[in-house]
Amino acid sequence: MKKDKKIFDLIDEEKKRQKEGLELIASENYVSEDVLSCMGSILTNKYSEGYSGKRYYKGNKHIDDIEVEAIERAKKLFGAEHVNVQPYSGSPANLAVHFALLEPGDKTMGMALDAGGHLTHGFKVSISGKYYNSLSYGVDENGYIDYDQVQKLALEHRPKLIWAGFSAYSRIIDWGRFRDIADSVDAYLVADIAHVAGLIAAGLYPSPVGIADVVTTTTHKTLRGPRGAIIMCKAELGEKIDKAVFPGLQGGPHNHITAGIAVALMEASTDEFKEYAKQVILNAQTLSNELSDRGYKIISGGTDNHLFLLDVFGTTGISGEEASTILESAGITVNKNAIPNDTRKPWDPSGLRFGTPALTTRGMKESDMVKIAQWIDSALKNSKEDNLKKIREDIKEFTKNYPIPGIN
Ligand code: DSN
Repeated sequence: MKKDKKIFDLIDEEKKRQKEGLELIASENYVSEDVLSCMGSILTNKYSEGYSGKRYYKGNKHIDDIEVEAIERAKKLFGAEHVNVQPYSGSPANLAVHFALLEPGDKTMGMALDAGGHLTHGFKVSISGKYYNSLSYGVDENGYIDYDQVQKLALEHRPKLIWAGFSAYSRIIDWGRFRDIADSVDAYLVADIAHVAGLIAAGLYPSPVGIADVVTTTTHKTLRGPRGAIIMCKAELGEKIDKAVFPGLQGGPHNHITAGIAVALMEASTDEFKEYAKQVILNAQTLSNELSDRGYKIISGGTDNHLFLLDVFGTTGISGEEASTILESAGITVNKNAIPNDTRKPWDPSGLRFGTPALTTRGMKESDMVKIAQWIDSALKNSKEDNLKKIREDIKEFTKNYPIPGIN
């Protein structure tokens, strides 16, 4: 019996929500029991400011071994020259890269938020757009990155750093083309693979490692590890990156998370994980096709990865906020999302983002995606409480066959 009943009751409620619903947020996943064990372990008790063999505190013999193991596993899995596993999450990792490579006021260029980019790639309200002079590129009318526009903007503004990577883009990125653009203006190329790291690890999405100067990733999305991040870079930038993470930006690393990252990296190197990643993509393509067949407008017409964007306002007249609330009431969790050139505001945009990493971890396959598309369509067409309740109950029954690690 836990002493803090209030908090543990809330955790139980959250377990129930995860178990009985369909999780379609593209950046979420369910970690393995081994990863959960690391995160709930006594490693959280230890302070370890510094790096392996160069700590500011004693007693780090085992922590050093864990961190080195995580680094070696990341190097092997992604083919990286230098790896830092200490960033607390993706946003600090990206800020550390800016801090390492730029001076305040220098120019940084990234994909626009409504085109699928990320806040930390220079969006105006983020520190990356306030401390640095940022500009953004978009997508063409078909929803694909407009490389000619990226090249033109780069030549016109000569940024010192160019971000390639996304939060909501469903197509393959041509890392080589970005490399050429960066070289044409002598800029650093930084790839943010947070969303597709697991697909890259499985060899199902092209890797920017060895092409970009620096590659950042969170560890908790398709990679299916704990909430954390990794920075990979060319050997010559290693010292700058390490100094920017600590002491530049952070204090002691979260050792329980580092252990979880190490375990997740081992899991991601297995054949089982490759099968998983393949199914993630098949599921995303099936769900996107099923919704498209029912008349929903999918940005760029489909997906090459684990996610896609749906123009729900353009298709149904229901806004992103309203549509995501309706789906939540039906037991389906998604996030509202801006679509390219959105005329609506970020709080209530035109789109919904769907992703299949979490459902695939539960063991769902293409035939399940057909059912899920029917539920989504039914909820959006008839949002009366009795219909949403019926869907919610059907989903609760359906999910009984699909376990989540760590939830009975
Ligand atoms: N918030 C994450 C996502 O949902 O894509 C990115 O940081």
